[in-house]
Amino acid sequence: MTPPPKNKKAAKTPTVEQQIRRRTLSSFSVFFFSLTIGGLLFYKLYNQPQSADNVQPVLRKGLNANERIFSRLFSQKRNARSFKKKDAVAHVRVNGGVGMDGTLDTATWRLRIARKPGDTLQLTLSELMALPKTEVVFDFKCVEGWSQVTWWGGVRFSDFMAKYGLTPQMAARYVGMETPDGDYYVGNDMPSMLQPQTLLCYEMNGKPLPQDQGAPLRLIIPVKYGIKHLKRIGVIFFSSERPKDYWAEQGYDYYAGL
Ligand SMILES: Nc1nc2c(c(=O)[nH]1)N[C@H]1C(S)=C(S)[C@@H](COP(=O)(O)O)O[C@H]1N2
Ligand SMILES: [Mo]
Repeated sequence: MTPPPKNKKAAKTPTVEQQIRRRTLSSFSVFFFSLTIGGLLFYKLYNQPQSADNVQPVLRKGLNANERIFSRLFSQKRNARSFKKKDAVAHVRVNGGVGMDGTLDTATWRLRIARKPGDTLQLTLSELMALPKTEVVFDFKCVEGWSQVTWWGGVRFSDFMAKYGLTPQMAARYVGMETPDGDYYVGNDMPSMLQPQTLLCYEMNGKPLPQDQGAPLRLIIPVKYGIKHLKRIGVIFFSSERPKDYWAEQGYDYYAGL
């Protein structure tokens, strides 16, 4: 049996003109309604008192939430995976030679630590080597896409800070580093610098650090990509603002975390 044709409904179907009129009307209502709500919201945001750092409170709330999430993530996977010394490659790739012109004379070299403006501590390599030595074997990752398991030795940055009474400086948000000629420079956040695998490094594969790998002293910071592991450290300073950063200036992520 075929059902009877639905004549009633067909009769009620509006004409094409009516349909168009209705749709136009409802589109306009939605448009004006959205415009009003948007306007009201904008007015409300615009007239909100600004916070101390000049950021709208709603935005500030979002930023604070981001920071909480990321710092929690950071503390969870704080340690870079470590490997055994036998897993480390014998021939470590050399990459990047900015700020490394000529041969550096370790005997006359000094690590300069700008404690405060006009107060710079100068240390020899022997003084640094007198501090407790820590070794780390980890997967060194470069943003160019290669990685290799490498073995490094030196003094933990956190040990160095404690031994030299740099506890007030630990309150700074950032640590800046530069090569002696100032041609290569990086900034790292203090939590990553104080992470227990971060080294002021003077040894590789159990031997003195080679020239092209940053002798006499380089940074090893396993929670970051290679760009942050400054070779041939000349100066270290502390700052509440992001220190200038060679690769960040070229558009790479400033944090460069792993
Ligand atoms: N002074 C200086 N340090 C530097 C660089 C550089 O060009 N100059 N390149 C960085 C980059 S991109 C990487 S991947 C690592 C490479 O370290 P390696 O040569 O010991 O493998 O050093 C980092 N430190
Ligand atoms: Mo790199």
